[in-house]
Amino acid sequence: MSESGLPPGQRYVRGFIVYAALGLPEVDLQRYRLRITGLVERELEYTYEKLMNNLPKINYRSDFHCVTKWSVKDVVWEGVPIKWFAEQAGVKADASWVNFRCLDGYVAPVPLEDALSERAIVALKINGGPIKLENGFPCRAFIPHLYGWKSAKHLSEIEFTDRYGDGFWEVYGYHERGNVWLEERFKGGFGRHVRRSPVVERKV
Ligand SMILES: Nc1nc2c(c(=O)[nH]1)N[C@H]1C(S)=C(S)[C@@H](COP(=O)(O)O)O[C@H]1N2
Ligand SMILES: [Mo]
Repeated sequence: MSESGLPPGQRYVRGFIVYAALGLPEVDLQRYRLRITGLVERELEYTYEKLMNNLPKINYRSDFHCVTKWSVKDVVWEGVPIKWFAEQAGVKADASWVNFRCLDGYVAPVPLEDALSERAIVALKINGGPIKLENGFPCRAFIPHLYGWKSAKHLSEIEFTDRYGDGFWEVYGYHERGNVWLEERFKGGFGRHVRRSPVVERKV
């Protein structure tokens, strides 16, 4: 599993191809909050102003990979580590999944381990500027080693839970985790070399 260069099956395109499966939401920044909920000691919420100006941020350069096989090279990401929110809220020991919930109703589940990985962030800037509406304003989740559908745009809630549930794309068979290096595009196969055999249910 190489973690540099292009993940298997991907090719570079010039820039982001905008996906808004549920349409672009209207964002009222006066009312907007990012909420931290679920299996936590204390639920928290943050205004956009607070997210932008008062929280610890990291930045790094990383490619972006959509499961439909396009990748964008060398995007500069800046945001607050999800791990930081988890520590502030006090995530309970039985949490094992995170649901990213969005203003447009989009949901993406991610394993807790991936969501708390070092470079997993609530991204507030792309290439040095605030995130444009079509790219997920006010903020979006970003986890470099997961496919783009886990990069939930217009993020409004990070929910910690002990149960997996399908989100917007997982319902259609997309993978629970979506690791780009393991080519976890669809459920039931780790990598492109693994074929799922038809499930045969036997009644006893
Ligand atoms: N809220 C929301 N987030 C979303 C999506 C969406 O339709 N709605 N599409 C996902 C998919 S499949 C991809 S590849 C990326 C695309 O990001 P972009 O629109 O900034 O290119 O956003 C992801 N996050
Ligand atoms: Mo995607």
